[in-house]
Amino acid sequence: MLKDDVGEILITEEELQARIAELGRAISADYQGKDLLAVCVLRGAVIFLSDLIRRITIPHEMDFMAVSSYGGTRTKSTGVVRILMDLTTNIEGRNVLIVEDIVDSGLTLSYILSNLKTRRPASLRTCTLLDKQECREVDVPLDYVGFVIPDKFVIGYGLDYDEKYRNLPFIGVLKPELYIE
Ligand code: PRP
Ligand code: 7HP
Repeated sequence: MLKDDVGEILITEEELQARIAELGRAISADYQGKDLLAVCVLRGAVIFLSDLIRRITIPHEMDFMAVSSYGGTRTKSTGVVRILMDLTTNIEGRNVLIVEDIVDSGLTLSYILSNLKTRRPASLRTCTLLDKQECREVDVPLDYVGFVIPDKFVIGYGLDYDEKYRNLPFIGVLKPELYIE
């Protein structure tokens, strides 16, 4: 069973859902009357996005982009970010909210921010479910944060190790003997 590979549950399903409801309320209030485009960074953030938008009560659109900096069994960012799939929407003049599952070194989000800025959105803000603050290598502005977490490799609720564990409904820590640093 996948659950047997989890050493510790860091954030339960109930805690996740309660915090996501709060984030949804805050985003709905802040973007009231504005043309919101939620940009989901695939693949990890797809679970978070799908729960988050159901807690947003104002009209909005969504789009997806895929980038990769980890990949395979790596538990540290390579620092080289690649766009694997770009947005289909022209974001010029739009109010863009980037939705991420985790900000760790910050390298991925920093790259996405500078890339999207060149497309001249009306506004560009960030929302991350998890913030591994103590691992930051570059400063990135975070507008909405679900949880600040310690420096532990986490899995579940979209987050993977070697593409597995994304379907766990909670955030857990993988047993250290199961991964290679
Ligand atoms: C993960 C996560 C973030 C990034 C954060 O993506 O979804 O995009 O790493 O790490 P950083 O702050 O150190 O750059 P990953 O490349 O693992 O792709 P995935 O979402 O498909 O799992
Ligand atoms: C990326 C990532 N993916 C899964 N678990 C973590 O702790 C991670 N940090 N950065």
